[in-house]
Amino acid sequence: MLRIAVQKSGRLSEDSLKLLKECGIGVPNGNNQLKIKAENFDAEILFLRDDDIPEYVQDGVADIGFVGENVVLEKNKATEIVERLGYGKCRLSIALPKTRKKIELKELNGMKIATSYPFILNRWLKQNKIKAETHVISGSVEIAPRIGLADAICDLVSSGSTLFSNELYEYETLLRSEAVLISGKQLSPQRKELLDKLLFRIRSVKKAKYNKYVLLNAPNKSIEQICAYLPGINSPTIVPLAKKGWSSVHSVISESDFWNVIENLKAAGAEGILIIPIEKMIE
Ligand code: PRT
Ligand code: ZN
Repeated sequence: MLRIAVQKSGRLSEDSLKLLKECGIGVPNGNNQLKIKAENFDAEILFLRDDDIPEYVQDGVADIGFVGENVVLEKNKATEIVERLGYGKCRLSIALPKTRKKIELKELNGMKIATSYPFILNRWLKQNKIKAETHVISGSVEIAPRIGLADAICDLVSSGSTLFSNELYEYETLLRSEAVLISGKQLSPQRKELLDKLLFRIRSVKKAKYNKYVLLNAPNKSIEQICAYLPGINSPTIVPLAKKGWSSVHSVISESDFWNVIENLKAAGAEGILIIPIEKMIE
């Protein structure tokens, strides 16, 4: 049985359970128990505080875990990142009061920086040869400068609105983070096999999210030009329509190319363009 650690209640809980569900792994009753047997997969879900997940995975209490990369790097345990998951995106940044604009890096020397990430911060300070004092606090880091507890902070930022409302600004980004899947280094062959099965499913789900299925009608004279814009998995599928001189073209395009491709297709004479989400993509 594969023991999977998931954050009990927090920002990563819902997306992690959703991803498991998209991989065909059901978690009955959600996270209101500590440990639960998964449906349709030989796995058990352990609900833990995110800070504890790297250590539990290192020690083999859990085999794998869904956790923020920021936590993995801060805890610095013997685990490995086996997949990046694309949700829970944030930055770990040094922020300064708005009154201290345009300062040089060396002016951080002698400052007191409040953080919940002392390991990552101290490593960065050392790399940049800055001698600052780190003040470790576990929550509400952003109010530290206002109450005179610190000159600066080093904390997670996503939209930036917490910094804004505390009259701080993002000065320097130390790390860009997202949710990752970590694994212990000593999985048994059976558990490794289950992990490989799960990774295959996660990758199929991720690929599907980054791609869209496109269906369109095109005059035959434009087909060649249209196909040039549509790589497809191998090549687009072309089916003649009842309407003489027209065909239906089916293909897959990636999210990042999406709007450019659509504009080109329209300019080339494509009509009735349908964009359809893809549920899974198995290659
Ligand atoms: O109880 P437990 O210990 O499990 O949870 P927690 O309170 O320690 O963590 P939680 O649930 O807040 O966050 C879990 C993970 O979500 C983090 O480790 C990150 O990987 C990821 N994540 C993504 C974030 C944010 N975005 C985020 N914005 N974690 C925290 N924040 C906080 C940040 O600390 C700051 O207070 O949100 C505030 C800033 O947000 P913005 O949008 O105002 O910039
Ligand atoms: Zn935590």
